[in-house]
Formats: sequence, structure tokens, C-alpha cells
Amino acid sequence: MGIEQKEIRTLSILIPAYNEENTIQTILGKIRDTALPKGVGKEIIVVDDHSIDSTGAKIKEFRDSNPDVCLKYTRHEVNSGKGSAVRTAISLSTGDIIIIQDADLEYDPADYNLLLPYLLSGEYKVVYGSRFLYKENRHSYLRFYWRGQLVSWVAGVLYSQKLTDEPTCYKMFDAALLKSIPLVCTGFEFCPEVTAKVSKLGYKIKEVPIHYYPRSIEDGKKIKWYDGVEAIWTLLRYRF
Ligand SMILES: Nc1nc2c(ncn2[C@@H]2O[C@H](COP(=O)(O)OP(=O)(O)O)[C@@H](O)[C@H]2O)c(=O)[nH]1
Ligand SMILES: [Mg+2]
Repeated sequence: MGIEQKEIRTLSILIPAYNEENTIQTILGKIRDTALPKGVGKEIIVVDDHSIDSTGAKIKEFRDSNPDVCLKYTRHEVNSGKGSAVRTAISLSTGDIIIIQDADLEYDPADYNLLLPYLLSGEYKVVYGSRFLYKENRHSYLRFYWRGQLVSWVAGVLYSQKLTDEPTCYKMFDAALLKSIPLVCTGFEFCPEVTAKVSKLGYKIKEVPIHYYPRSIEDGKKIKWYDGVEAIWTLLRYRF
């Protein structure tokens, strides 16, 4: 007897957005236009983390001109960080599977289809898209590249996982598992916290190669060097 699968499944796409007026409508359009496997629906949840540009207005404009798209939108009363926005989005999501999608254009929603099969088959409950496994990818800043390598190596050693890209945005989870994990992160430490906690629960993380189109700091990249230090500190803290 095979694994019992529900007929219709929903992928919840969680978007933390902070001052992303230049890209938010494009990424929403790309998500809308991405075809998923038969029987898998989409739910988009955008959390505007109190942007001070027109991000909020752009989201509402998109929603109004795309009534067929299932899009939930909420705005934080104060700017509280990527991790807080992701946690708000998790609490609003209703799908069976969850993926984190940044509001910039560094990742390609078409790649959801590269990760999904591993969750749909029931083989894995946690799948990461690795930018480093796809050799043709460019990496804009050497320091981001090496920081990513270091954080991945530390995560792999501390938690006995085979990881080439721990800080990747594309992290896909079984929704019930992710919702069962108490998260406390507020900023970019969402990634190491969730990696640490799923590993401690004994789940093996599957990695698949994905495309990557890095943006520059001038284009709005917000992650800083100390986020790398905090990532390693977070990995150590939850391990010991
Ligand atoms: N909610 C929220 N999101 C943020 C904040 N800072 C950055 N982000 C979002 O986090 C995502 C990743 O930011 P980015 O600078 O591209 O970092 P990277 O892709 O992880 O290197 C983007 O969607 C940003 O809008 C923040 O203070 N609050
Ligand atoms: Mg980004």
C-alpha cells in the first residue's frame, strides 16, 4: 500500500517584505505565474514589516488587480525584523507545505517545483534549496559567499547534517512540523534557529540545487556582516 496522500494540497508562500517597492509586484507576478504540480494550490502571505516606502501600496495594488490570486496581506505596527515577519506569516498560513520567499528577485519561484517532490512524496519534511550546488550560479560578493560556506559548515558539523547552503532563503517545510516548533527569532537568525531546532528533533534536511540571481547592496540587500556572526552564535547556542 502506498503513502496515503490528500487530493488537494496547498503550498503557503511566506514573504517577509521590508522596503521592497522596486521588486514586490514582480515577485508576486512570478509566483502567480508559477505552475505547481497537479493537485497543489498556492496561498501567498505577505507581511509588510512597517515599510516606509510604497511596498504596502504596491501589495494592495497587486491584490486588487489579481482577485484570483489567494493573497493575504498584513502590516506590522512597528518594524520588527525578518524573523518576526516570518513568524507572523507562519501563524496566518493554512497550507500543508510552507516555503519562505524573500521579496527581492534573488530566487526564482519556478524552483518551488525542484523542492516540492521531496515533501509531496513524504520522504522528507524539510528541504532546502542550495545556491552552491548549482555551479553556474554567480555570487555577488566574495564575503557573502565565504560567510555562507562557513555558516553551512558549522551547521553541518554541529547538527550532523550534510549542508552546502544553510542560510538559503528557500527553506520548505511540512507545515505541521514547522508550526510545532516554538520560534523566538526576530531578525535574520530565523535560518539558524530553524535549522538547529529541526535537526535536534532528528529530521534530515534534503538539499536540492536552485538558481540564484544575487542583488547588490545598492539594489537593496539588507543583510550585514554581523548577521553571519549572529548565525554562528545562534547555531552554537541551540547546540549546547
Ligand atoms: N520583515 C522584514 N524583512 C526584512 C527586514 N530586513 C530585510 N528583510 C527582508 O528579508 C529578505 C532578505 O533580505 P536580503 O537583504 O535580500 O538578505 P538575503 O537575501 O538573506 O541576503 C527580503 O525580503 C527583505 O525585504 C526587516 O527588517 N523586516
Ligand atoms: Mg535577498
